[in-house]
Amino acid sequence: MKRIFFSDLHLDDSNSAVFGAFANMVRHEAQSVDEIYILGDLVEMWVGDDDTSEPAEQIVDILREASALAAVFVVHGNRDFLLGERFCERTGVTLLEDPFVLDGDILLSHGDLFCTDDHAYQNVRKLLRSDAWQQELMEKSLADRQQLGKQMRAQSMQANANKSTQIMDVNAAAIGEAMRISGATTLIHGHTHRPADYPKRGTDAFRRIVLGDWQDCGWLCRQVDDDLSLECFGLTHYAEPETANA
Ligand SMILES: [Mn+2]
Repeated sequence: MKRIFFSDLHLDDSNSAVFGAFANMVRHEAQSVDEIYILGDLVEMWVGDDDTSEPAEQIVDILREASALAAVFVVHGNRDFLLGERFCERTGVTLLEDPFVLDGDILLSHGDLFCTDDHAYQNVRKLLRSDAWQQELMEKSLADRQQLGKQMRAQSMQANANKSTQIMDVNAAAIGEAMRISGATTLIHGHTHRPADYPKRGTDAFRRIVLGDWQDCGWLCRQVDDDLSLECFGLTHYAEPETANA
């Protein structure tokens, strides 16, 4: 079984290097892997499946092409929790619950669930994920939602600037509890932008792979049967070689 897992691309401008790296990587990997897992924050902001902006349309095209070759799964992040049914229909991707147990052994999550020390964030998360709030939001026009999204992003940046990095990191007890309930021995998550591969230590411990955010390089976790590895690659790594004009 060949799989890749990645998260936190925060796609925005379709002309950016990160956007190009995403398109090239997915097109390339979809030809050889069986399954692709996007563990949240694929985009900087998803304002609804009715978004017809250039980047939104391109993302739909890229994922539709990919899902014709490999099964593609998506977990909501805190930036793209409005990815919905219509998006799934158009792209052929499948939304997964967060957390999700894969093969009974690998727990997948965006990761923000585990940041339980950040009480303010968890309260906002609960509100934003509620059906009532989302329903009310989707009754607004696309332009209003875009405006609101920008406001919320600015507010979140301001709030985070005053928080310690420890508060914004995952809580060990919250993760331990999720691992115990799931029975998994490996956790793969993103969100914190602190890529790392923490090995299993002790008898009831687990391995934790933290995916990185895509900025100067791209990050993915690759599974080949029982082997998992965290990889980072240059943004032009998957780019097609330029044809010589000799
Ligand atoms: Mn996130």
